Formats: sequence, structure tokens, C-alpha cells
Amino acid sequence: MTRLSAQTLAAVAETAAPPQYDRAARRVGIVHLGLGAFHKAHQAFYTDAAMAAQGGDWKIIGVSMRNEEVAADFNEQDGLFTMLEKGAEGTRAQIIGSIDHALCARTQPDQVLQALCDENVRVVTTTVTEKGYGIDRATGGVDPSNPVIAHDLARDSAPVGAIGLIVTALERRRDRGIAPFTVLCCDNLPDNGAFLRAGLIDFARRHDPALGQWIADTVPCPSSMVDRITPAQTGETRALARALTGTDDALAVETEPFHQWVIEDTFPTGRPAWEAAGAIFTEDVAAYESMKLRLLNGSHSLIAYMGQLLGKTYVRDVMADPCLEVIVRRHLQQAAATLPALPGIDVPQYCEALIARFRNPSIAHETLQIASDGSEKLPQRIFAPASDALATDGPIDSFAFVAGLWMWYCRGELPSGAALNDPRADGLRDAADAGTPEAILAGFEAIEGLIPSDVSASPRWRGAILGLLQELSDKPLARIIEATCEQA
Ligand code: CS2
Repeated sequence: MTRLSAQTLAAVAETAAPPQYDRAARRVGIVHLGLGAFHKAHQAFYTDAAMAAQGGDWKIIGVSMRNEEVAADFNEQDGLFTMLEKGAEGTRAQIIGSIDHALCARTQPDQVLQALCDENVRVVTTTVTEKGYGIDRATGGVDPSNPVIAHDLARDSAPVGAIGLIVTALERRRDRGIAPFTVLCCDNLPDNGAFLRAGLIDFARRHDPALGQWIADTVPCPSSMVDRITPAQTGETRALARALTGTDDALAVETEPFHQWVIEDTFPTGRPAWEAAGAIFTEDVAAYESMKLRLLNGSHSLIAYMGQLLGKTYVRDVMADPCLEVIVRRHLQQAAATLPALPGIDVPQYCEALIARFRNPSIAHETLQIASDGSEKLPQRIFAPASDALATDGPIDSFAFVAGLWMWYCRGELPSGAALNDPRADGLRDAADAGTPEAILAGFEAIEGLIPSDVSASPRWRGAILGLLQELSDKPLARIIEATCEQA
């Protein structure tokens, strides 16, 4: 079967919608760092809709940070890929045309820098995952012990990490008199614009304080809340794309119909009309961000650890168990109680919609995937709401439940047989294998920048975690779940 490409696009089956604009007439205006499934189903999709609605030179150069095969696949397919929207009413296939071509940062850092220095590039978007920046949460600056940060700070060769690339490109633009681009972080981190901005400034200052100041004064880093459940590609994804497009597509991505993007509107040098696909522009995304991180992502982590410990492969398998659904609902309730009022948002309705999204039978979202990088995810998903709940004497059982399950999950033997996937895996495993509940909790508390001190100091929190860890060593999780479900 022929490969999807600009040449074969005209022959794509009618069951797949092609790009609604002349791709050849549009030029590049965005560089995106982190060319994974999420970017394809989210920013690339929004940008495609923006160009279809209002034109503009906003094609994307997609940069895979480490994987040269992904970049090669994109180039072989002239940037085209199939997005499969899988909902209750079936599957909708759309060919996304917004990516112009791709590069790999690890092997082509000079080309990436060149792209970032192009004066037509006015926006740089990022999805490199929570851990991918190399920012130390405790200090807010870069972590010099992170190998990529250390490599890029040494300046012996071209930078290969997101922060090193962005700062070096900004320096060159400043020196050449080219206006800086807007840096738009699209990872699931609270106040993600300020988070990335602090990392950029700190990295720059270590080499040139004046550059750090120039970035602080001139580079816009709006925050954004991104949302779309997008599992990793499977063999079935590719087979379905083949059936619906009549071509072979190594890059097909499957995703849910729901999508949301809330963005601070600070783009002095312009931006695509992302509102064409429903993006919301606002002055303050913080409230939306904590809603999404605490309700969707927090429940996701709960589902992931329950699923992994009970041998359930997909999110939908967890949701198919009525008792586990009760526990997810309890989490949503306790997390919702920590949120400020959100004008225009009906939180109970949002939670019901989440339950339906988690249940989506056509989305195969692996609990193993979500269970990864707990040390990077739990601070904003679980510990921050726990801290707020403790401050107002609100319920914390569910936050302690997720934290305790995670600690148990980090023990040497992973139920799935896979290795613990977390940048701090060794330290987590040592803490989790410490023996008694007290020793396990003390081990996790000793990990810097993880559990906030106000949370650790709370007798209520400690009691709940120690009780759960004791129970987990005494009896099977299924029995604990039954009892928790009855009480919920
Ligand atoms: C998930 C997210 O993998 C995870 O940790 O919770 O990727 C989640 O699917 C997205 O944030 C949904 O927008």
C-alpha cells in the first residue's frame, strides 16, 4: 500500500477529510519542540484549523527531541498524518497538514537552531513532558545535575535540550536584531508559562546575566491549559488509518473528540487563529489549569495506580468496575472542593463529562503510560490539592489514597513486569522498599522537593498514608478497594 504523502494525498479515500487549505501556499511560523502523539492531536490540529479558517503563515517545523525515526517518518510523509477521532458515534479520520517538516534535536541541533532563528518564526510551542525541561522544582531554576542541562550549559557543542535550544536561539536573535518569538509551554504544569520562563532566565543568567535580563524584559511566555486524551499509537491505530485513508501512515494518531486549549493572549508578534478550533483566550488561565490538573490528571493518576496494581491495562477497564468508579468519583469530589469558583464553568458537569471521557470504550489508554513519572506529576495533581484541603480542614482521604498507592507501586517488583519509569526511579524504589510503613513514608519525605512540608507535617495525612501502607502489606488491594468503595 502506498505511503501517505503530498503526492498520494489526492488519492486518499473519501472517508478521510484532507486539509482545507493550500499547504504549498502557507509558510512556516512556528517551531514545536516535542513531536509526540499529544502534539499531533492538539497543537497541530488547532493550527491546521486556524490555517483552514483564516490562512496565515503558521506551518510548523516539528522537532523530535531524541527520536530521529519520528522525524524521518514525518519527512517521508511530507509532514502529513492521520488524526483518528474516536467517539461514541464512531471514528472520524482527518489528514492534518500543518506540519511542514521535522527535525531531530539530538542529531540535528544546528538545523533546529537555524529554524528557531528564522525571523518568520514567531511562536515556539513545547510539549516535552514535565521532566523534559530539566527544571528543579525546589529552586525554580535549571537543574545543573540534569545531563541535558549540563551538556547545554557547557556550550561545547550545539544545545540539544528544550531550554538550551530556546535560550541560544533567543541570544542569536537578540544579537541579530530579530524580535524574540513567543514561547508557549503546553505541558501539564501549573503556571506553565512562568515555570518555563524562570528556567529560561536562570539558564541564560548562568552564562550571561544581561541575556537573562533581556529575556526577562522581552520574551513573552504565556501560560496555557491543554487537554485532549491521546494514547500512544498501537498496531490497531495504524490498521484503522489504513482502512480509512487507503494509504499507509506510520504517524497515525488516535484521540478523543473532546479538546480544550485555554491560552493567555500575549503574542506581540502574532499567532494563529486557534480560536477557529475552539481555543479560549483569556487573561488568566490559572483557575482552568488547576481545575484540569486536579480533576482530570489527578483522577488519571488514581486510575493508573489502581489499574496497575489490580492488573487492569486500560483506563476504560478501571472505569468498567463500578466499585473503582465510585472511588474515582470520590476523588473528583474531594479535588473539586479545593478549587476556587470558576465563572462560567459548571464543575459537577465537568466531572460527569470526565467520567464519560475516561469510560470511552474506543480509546485504549494504558494505565502504565499514565503511571510513569509520578514524581513529576503528583506534586501538582495530588500534593498541591492535599495542601489546600488541609489548610481548610477539608477531606484528604483520596489524596492520601493515591499517594499511598503510588508509594506501593514504586516497590522493586512492578505488577506489569516493566521497569519503574521515572527520572527519580532509584530513589523512589529505595524509599518504597524500606520495609515498615513508617520507613517507607520517611523515605519519600526525604526526597527533596516532592511532598510539601505542610502536608508531611499533618497528622491527618500521615495517619491516612501509614494506615493504607499497613493495609497494603496485610491484605490484597481488592479487599481494601471494596471497603473504601463502601465508605465512599
Ligand atoms: C495523563 C495525561 O499521561 C498522563 O499523565 O494524565 O497525558 C492526560 O491524558 C492529558 O493531560 C489529557 O489532556
